[in-house]
Amino acid sequence: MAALGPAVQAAPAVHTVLIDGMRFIPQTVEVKAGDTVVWRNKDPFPHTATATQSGSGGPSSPAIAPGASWRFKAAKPGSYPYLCTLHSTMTATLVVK
Ligand SMILES: [Cu+2]
Repeated sequence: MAALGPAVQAAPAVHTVLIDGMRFIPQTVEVKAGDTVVWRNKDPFPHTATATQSGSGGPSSPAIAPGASWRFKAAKPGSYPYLCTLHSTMTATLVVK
């Protein structure tokens, strides 16, 4: 017979960040460790979601084609500023609690 854990954890959630008009929307997305973040590219050209500090545990996507999306499982708590390596003025932040 399985013992119940000391606390009931919320099920992992999925959060969507839109890439539209050369912007990440929302600018800051806050998630819990274990959640998934999906970047969805609505622009007619590719973008990336790339942590400014490589190896930090933040996102590091390939080029996300127009109309495509990329999923990232947020495993490690922290604050991860990220940008689009193809358009370095596009910046945003992922916060993992
Ligand atoms: Cu871009």
